[in-house]
Amino acid sequence: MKILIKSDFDRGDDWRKAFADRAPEMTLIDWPYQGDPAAIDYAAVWKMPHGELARFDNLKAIFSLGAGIDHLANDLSRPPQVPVVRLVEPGLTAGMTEFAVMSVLQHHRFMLAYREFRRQRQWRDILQVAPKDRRVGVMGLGILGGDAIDKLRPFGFDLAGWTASPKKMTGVRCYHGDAQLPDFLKATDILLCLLPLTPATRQILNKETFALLPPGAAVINLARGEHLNEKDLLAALDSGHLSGAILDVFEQEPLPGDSPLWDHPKVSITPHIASMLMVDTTTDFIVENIRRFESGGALDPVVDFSRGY
Ligand code: OXD
Repeated sequence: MKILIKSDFDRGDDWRKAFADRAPEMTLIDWPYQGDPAAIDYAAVWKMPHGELARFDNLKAIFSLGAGIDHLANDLSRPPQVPVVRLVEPGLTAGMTEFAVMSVLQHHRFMLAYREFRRQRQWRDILQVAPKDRRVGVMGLGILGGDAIDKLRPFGFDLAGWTASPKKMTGVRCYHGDAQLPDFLKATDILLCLLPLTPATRQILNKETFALLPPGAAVINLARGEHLNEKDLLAALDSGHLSGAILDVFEQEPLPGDSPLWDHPKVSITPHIASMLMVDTTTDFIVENIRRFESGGALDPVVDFSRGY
């Protein structure tokens, strides 16, 4: 059985070892591949050039080598009959949760402000806020958002979540849909975006949504750059309405050298590294899915492109 692989980093040897250890019956084929396209059974890809997947006539499934599937949704030539499996693996989830918790704590403990005080050689303090008085609102309560909330719980924050469709989580004020978005925003001091990118969530963080957040609120975007209008964010930071933003994803990546975000004292920037998949656990996930499917079971979770995730 042949699996075409295109991943984000040059980890070819790690992938080959992980598959050889677990599933000697599966042969990994690196992309770009010049051999017979009909010989490929499965593809495991991250940001494949559009049009490439359409060459493989006998594909049984496509695995996204990342939590997001927008790179596949945007490829209009992707064979529509081939199921796409969204990556759910504990390494990627744990990495995102680490970054999410660290970012919430950075805002909670005013670390962006202290970074600026230090730059100005100012010995200054800000009154600490009790976690119960800090309202943390998570947009998106899927695998990533749900795990982040669970790990934020022990700190004692006042937790809320917003999702497209109704969802319940113990100890979390849950809001859903466009109608409840304003109430969610009005009661959020630290906003963490972990939404999937869909037509409905594109640019959801914009001047109207920022205006609904309480003065001094802070933003974290670890999902997709397209969720956030950077110009509106800069205006809300410069007016003093928002106190800071921690951004791992951007409208254009790499972030252009002349972006005003780079030098902004209220912005923290990382180069889309909040979480990276782990080769071992990703291989477990793909091998389990293929074995189950080959013996008559179902792939899981299969993306519903009408929903966008
Ligand atoms: C992902 C990403 O979707 O890295 O996994 O952005």
